[in-house]
Amino acid sequence: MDAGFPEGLTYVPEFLSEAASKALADALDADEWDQTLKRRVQHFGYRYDYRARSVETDAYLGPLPDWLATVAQRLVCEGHFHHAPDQVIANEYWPGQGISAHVDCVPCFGGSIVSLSLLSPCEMIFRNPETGDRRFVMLQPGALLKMEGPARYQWTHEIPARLADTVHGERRLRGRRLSLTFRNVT
Ligand code: AKG
Repeated sequence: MDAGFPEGLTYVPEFLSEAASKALADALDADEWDQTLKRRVQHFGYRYDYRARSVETDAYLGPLPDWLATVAQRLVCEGHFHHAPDQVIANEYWPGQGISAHVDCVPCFGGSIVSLSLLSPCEMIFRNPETGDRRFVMLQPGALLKMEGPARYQWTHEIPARLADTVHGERRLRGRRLSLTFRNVT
């Protein structure tokens, strides 16, 4: 664990092979994207209302499809969850798109949140509103990011809406990025 990361943040590079990442991206693209937000999303297990910041009681969409249930089971086997996550959101980001600073809904979801990055890198920023501290994490394709404890509850996370990220002084243009965020509805 990088000592510079917020407490409770775990980053696992190459959690997914290129082939596994491509299979997940293809499965998402074979499914229907919801176009009602600025960026396209897909909901699995339960529908999460980003605007109301809630999981509606009638929002159950059925069990995760097999291709996601397999990943959810692996996350349990590798110790990232006690119970198989039952809710997944896929986000699609084109260059210039991001997600504003937030803490994942506390009454809606359990204490462990895992997101997997696909296709293209981007920077995620963590901010601690109490101390004003900031931490920067480059999310590489195939990587797993887990938030729990302070990283889940005390720090906000966001993806700045930009066309490129600067890594070690070098400007890197973004490409299309997909993410899969696994959670437990409480
Ligand atoms: C969310 O859906 O709440 C996220 O923070 C997504 C993070 C990501 O795209 O990696």
